Amino acid sequence: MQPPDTRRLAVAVASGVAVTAGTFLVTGFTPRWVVVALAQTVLLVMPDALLAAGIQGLGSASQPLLVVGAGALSVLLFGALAFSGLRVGRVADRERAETVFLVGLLQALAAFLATVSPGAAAVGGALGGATVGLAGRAATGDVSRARRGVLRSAGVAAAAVGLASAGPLARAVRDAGSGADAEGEPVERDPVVERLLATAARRSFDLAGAEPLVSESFYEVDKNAANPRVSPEEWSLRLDGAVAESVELDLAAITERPAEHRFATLRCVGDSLNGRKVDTALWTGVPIAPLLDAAGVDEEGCCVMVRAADGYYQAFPVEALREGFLAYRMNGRPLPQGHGAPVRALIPGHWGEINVKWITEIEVLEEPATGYWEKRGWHGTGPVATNAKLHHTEVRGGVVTVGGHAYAGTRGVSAVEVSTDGGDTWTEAELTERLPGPTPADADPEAPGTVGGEAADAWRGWRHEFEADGEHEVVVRAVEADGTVQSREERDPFPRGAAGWVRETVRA
Ligand SMILES: Nc1nc2c(c(=O)[nH]1)N[C@H]1C(S)=C(S)[C@@H](COP(=O)(O)O)O[C@H]1N2
Ligand SMILES: [Mo]
Repeated sequence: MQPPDTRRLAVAVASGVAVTAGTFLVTGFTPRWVVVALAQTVLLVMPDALLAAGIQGLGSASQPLLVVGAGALSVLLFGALAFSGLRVGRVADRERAETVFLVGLLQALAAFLATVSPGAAAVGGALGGATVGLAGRAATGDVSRARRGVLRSAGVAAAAVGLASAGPLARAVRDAGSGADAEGEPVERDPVVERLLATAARRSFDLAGAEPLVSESFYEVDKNAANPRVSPEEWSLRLDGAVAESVELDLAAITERPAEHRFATLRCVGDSLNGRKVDTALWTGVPIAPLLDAAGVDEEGCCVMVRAADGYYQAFPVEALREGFLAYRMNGRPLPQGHGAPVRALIPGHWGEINVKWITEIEVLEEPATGYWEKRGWHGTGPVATNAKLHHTEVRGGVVTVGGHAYAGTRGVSAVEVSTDGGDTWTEAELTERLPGPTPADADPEAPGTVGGEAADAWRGWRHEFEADGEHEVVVRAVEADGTVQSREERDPFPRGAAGWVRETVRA
C-alpha cells in the first residue's frame, strides 16, 4: 500500500511552524530568534555583489523580505527534522511516544544551536514534538483518522502562531494613542527641546511629500534582521587601545556630563540619488572630544575602531571621531531602540555608516583598519556627498511648485539651483533658514540666544515656483558654502554613494 507521505509532509510543515512560533514566544523579535539567526547567517554567506544589489534594488524592503525568507527557511528546516524523525520512527517501527520524543529532541537541539537559549529550545522542541504527537496516525491507511490527525497538528501550529503574535499585538494596542512613544516612555516636555523643535517647525517649508526640517519618520539602516536590545543598566562604553589609560563609562557617567542638543542630518551611503535615506533629528548627548582627552590618545593613534552590541564595527580617522557626539535622546525622547539605544555615535559630515548605534567600544588604533561595510566592498567612511532631493512637485493651473532638501555635510548648503529647461539656465531656489546651532541642555529656554547659531551638519529645505507651459525638465543641484557646485557626474550608490543632479519631467 502507498504510504500517504503528503500527510506526513503536512504534519512536518505544521511542526516546523510550531517550532518557529514557539521559539519566538521565548525570544521575541530579537537576534536570538531562530528566524533572525537564520537571516543573519544568510547575510554572512551572501556574496558581496548580491548583497549590494539587494540593498540598491530592494531598498528598505530588503530587510522585511529577508526575514520572511528566513521564516520560510526555518519552517523548512524544522519541518525537515520532523519529517526525518517521523521516517526513522516508521522504519524502526517505534512507538508513537518515542517518535514524538525523537522529533522534539532533534528540533530542540537545532533550536538551541541557533538561539543559544535553553528556554527557546525547550518550548520550540516541545511544541514541535506535540504537533507530531497530536497528528497521531497521519501516516496510516485510515483516511478519516489521519485527516483528523493532520488537522489537530495544524491546530497546534496555529495556536503557537496565535500565542506568539499576542505579545506584539498587545504592545501595539497599548502604545496606540497612549501618548507614549514607540519605546513606551512618555514624551518629555523639556522647554529647551520644545523651543528648538518649534523653531525647526517654523523654519520648515510646508510641502507635501517633502518632510519638515525635523523628519517625521527617520529612516533606519543596519545590518540586523532584528536589533539588539541593550539594557541601559548593563550598558557601558570602553575606551581602549592606543590610549594612556583605558576607561569604562556606564550610562550615568555619560548622562551626568554637561549635555547639549544638536540638530544633525544622517544620510546612508546606500541612499539612491533621489532616495529617502536621509533625515534630520534633534539629538541630545555629549561631545566625544573630552572623553578622548581624558583617556589620553597616543600620538601614534591614527584611527579608531568603534564597536557595537550587534557585532557591527567601523574604522575611521580619530579626527573624525573627535568632532563626534554620543547621543542618548532623539527629538526629546529616549533614543529609540532602532536608532541605537541606549547610546549611539554621531559623526558630523560623514556618511551614516560610521554613526555607530548601540555603541560599546572605541578602540584607538595605530594602523588603519577595515570596517563592516568596507569588508563588503563599500566606501562609506568618508565625507558625505552633496545632494539635492526633489520630493515635492505640484502643478496648479500654469504654476508649478517644486521642492525638497539639500545636504552637503559640514561643508554646508549655501544655495540650491533649479533649472526648468533641462540644465540650460539656472535660478536660485528659496532656502529655509539654517537650523539653530548646538545648544546647552541647561540653556535658558526664554533667552533669545537659545535658538542662535547655525547647525554645522544639517540639511536645508528648498522650494521654487515657476510658470509652466507644456513640458519642462526640472533639474536641481546644491551649492556648497564655499561656492562649489554639486558635481554633475552620475554614480550609483554602490560603492561610494549616489551622486549627480536629480531630474524630473513636469507637464503643466
Ligand atoms: N551598530 C550599528 N550601527 C550602525 C549600523 C549597524 O548596522 N549597526 N548601520 C549604520 C548605517 S549603514 C547607517 S546609514 C546609520 C543609520 O542610522 P539610523 O538607522 O539611525 O538612521 O547607522 C549606522 N550605524
Ligand atoms: Mo548606511
